[in-house]
Order: sequence, then structure tokens, then C-alpha cells
Amino acid sequence: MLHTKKIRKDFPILNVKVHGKNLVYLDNAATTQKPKQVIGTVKDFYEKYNANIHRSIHELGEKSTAAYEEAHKKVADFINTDFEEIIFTKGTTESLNLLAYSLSDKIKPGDEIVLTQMEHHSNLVPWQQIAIKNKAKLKFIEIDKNGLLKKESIKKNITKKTKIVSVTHISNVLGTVNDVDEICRIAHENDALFIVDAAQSIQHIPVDVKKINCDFLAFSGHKMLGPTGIGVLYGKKELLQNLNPFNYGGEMIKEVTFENSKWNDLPWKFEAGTPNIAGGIGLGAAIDYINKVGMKNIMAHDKILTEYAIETLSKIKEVEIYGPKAEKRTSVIAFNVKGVHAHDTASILDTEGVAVRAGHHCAMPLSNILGITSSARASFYLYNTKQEIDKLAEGIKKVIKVFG
Ligand code: C6P
Repeated sequence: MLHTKKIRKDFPILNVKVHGKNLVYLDNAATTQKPKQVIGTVKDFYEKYNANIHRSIHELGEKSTAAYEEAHKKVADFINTDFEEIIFTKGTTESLNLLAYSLSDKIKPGDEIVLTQMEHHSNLVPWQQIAIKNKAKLKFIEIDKNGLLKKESIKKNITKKTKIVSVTHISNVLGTVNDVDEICRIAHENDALFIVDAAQSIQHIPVDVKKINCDFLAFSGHKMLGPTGIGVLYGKKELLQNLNPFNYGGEMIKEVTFENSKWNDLPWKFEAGTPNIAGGIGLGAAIDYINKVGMKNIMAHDKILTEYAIETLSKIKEVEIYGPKAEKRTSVIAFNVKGVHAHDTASILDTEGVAVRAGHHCAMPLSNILGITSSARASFYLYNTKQEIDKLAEGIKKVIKVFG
């Protein structure tokens, strides 16, 4: 059980008032708040050792380089892999675009790319555009009425024609946790590459790239207590070595002549230009924080909140919840109040200090399948409490009163 009272003291923003009310921040799937340990680490960097990395041999440069490299090491340990296989990017979106671009020359006309119906646009549009350009076919693993991937659809869609399978670990709308180990096994049986979008899982469940056996995996720092503008692409070393860089320029080369260039060692081959040094070091501090709290404790807390929220919201007959039962999901809960537009729901909740997201959540095709144009979404993290879920329920009752 998490000591939420103690944890909340680490998050200065939780003291902010919204419309004169205490902030109830339930928009963690969009971005999490930052503990003072992360804020302090970023501030320290700028105040005490700001310098470019891998360029200057002065003391500050050496310190910033060591801290930036150490952050790669922390990420590597966090997902059970090696330093060389960790590329820092701007976030999940950039990681997936980098991959789609770099893998595009391996996709030939008639090849197939398999995604699921619950993908975020970041794991759909890059592949869709490559498919259009290379005359490849895009296929989608279907979801059932409970928001789970249909097992038979996984087997039906992944075939010897499949070159890439790219799947979200956890849906940012339904909260569904997908069995990526099993999908990876089927992808590899068919000699396809397997990619995981871990944007919504990295902060909630242990992510072990060796256990999944995925070829690539992407996530964002800002959804796991870290700064915005920093994210990660993991790739198996032998695959990264054979992949062309996405960006060319400083830092990613070993040797340049007027005629040609030789690429730098991993991971720097994929980190052209001056990177987000403060962000990278801040992400390292976020990982320290999560490790200190313990992923097992975070999972247990998530479970308590998810079960409580589903139980509480299910008691309100005007509320329709999307996605599977509590045991098959994490703490992302999309819902609608019958007859009320999700934006109106979110606006009224906001007047009560309750921050939720409303819209299609960057998963428009999924909304279409659910037969809705938008939904409100509450998402929890380690500092949230049952009392805050009660506040959400009270706010929803106000929505019903106003629009009823
Ligand atoms: N989802 C949400 O509110 P970026 O924006 O690059 O950090 O992450 C993109 C992304 C990719 N995959 C999944 C499953 C995601 O949930 C997200 C981001 C946020 O749901 C912002 S749209």
C-alpha cells in the first residue's frame, strides 16, 4: 500500500487551487505531474553544470556528459537491457516516426503491417503513411465488445506476408493491457518485427524488453513523472546496427569527408544534434523516484483505485464506461454521461477542480468502433486517492443535474 500522504508532499502542483477548489488531477494518461526531486534535478543542471555533451572537455562538459550517459544507463536498467540499445528521442511519437522512417526501405509492395484497432494516432499514422508510400497493406487486429483484442484476429492477421507488427501495450482509451509477450511470439513465428508502444505501460507495470522479446519499444518521459520533450526508443542492438539513421548532423557521425560519412556507435548514431540534456537527466531522476516507490507498490495502488473507480462510477446509472473489467485494465477510464457531450462533462468537472481529458484521445478510429465521437477520461497515478475518485463522482452528479 502506498503512503499517498507522503508521496503527495513531493508534488508541489497538487497544492494549486483551480476555480478556488483543490486540484484533483485525473489526467495522468495525458501527462503526469513532476515530483520536486525531478524538478530539482533539472534546476540543478541549469544552475550548476549546464554544458553541451560529448563536445567539451571542460569540467562542466564532462559533468553534463556523465549525467546524460548515466540517464541512459538508468533507463536501460529500468527495462532490463543495455545502454547501447537506449536512444533518447523527444517522446513516443518521435520514437515511432524514427522507426517507421528508418524501416521504410525494408517495406516492399504487397508487404503487410499489422496494428490493432486500439492504436493511438502515433502508432497508426506513421505506418499508414509508409504503407501508402510503399504500396504495402495495413491490417488491424480487432477488438471484442469488452475492449480486448480478439485472439483469433491476432492469428488471422499475422501471416508470412507480415513484415511489422506494432501494438500498444496499454490502450490510452480502454485501459486494456495487451498480452504483448504472446503477440510477439506469433510475430516472430512469422519472421515479422515486433514493436511495442509502451507510452501507457511504462509508468504502471514492469516493462522487461527481454521478457517480451520485442525488437523495438517506445515511451515518453513526461508520462512517467519526467520532463516533457524527452522519450525513449529501445531497439535490439543487431537491428539498430543495421538501421539507417533518421536525422543526420553533429554527434551521430564518427568520420565525415566531403564525399561520405561513417556513423557513430550506438546509441549516438540515432541522436543527432544537441539533445534535450536537461530532459534526459530529469528522466533519470524520474526513474530513481519510481524505483524508490517501487513498481509493485504502484501496481497495487493502481489496482485499488481502478477497482474503486469502476465500482463507484458503475453505481451512477447515467454513466457508460468503455473498456474491460477492472482486472484486465489499468487506471485509465474513459466514460460518457448519457446525453451529455464529453467536453461539457469535462468543463463542469473542471469547475469543481477535477481535471480530466475529453475528446477522441488521439484514437479516432477506435472512437468510431465504439460508436462515439468523444469520451471523458479519468486516469490515475501514484498520488491519487479514493477521496479524489469520490470528488469525480460528485462532479459527475453535478453534470447530470445541470444537463438532466
Ligand atoms: N497519449 C493521451 O492523452 P507523446 O505525445 O509522443 O508523448 O505520446 C504519444 C502516445 C503514443 N501512444 C499512446 C498509447 C499514447 O497514449 C500517447 C499519448 C496522450 O492519451 C496524449 S495524446
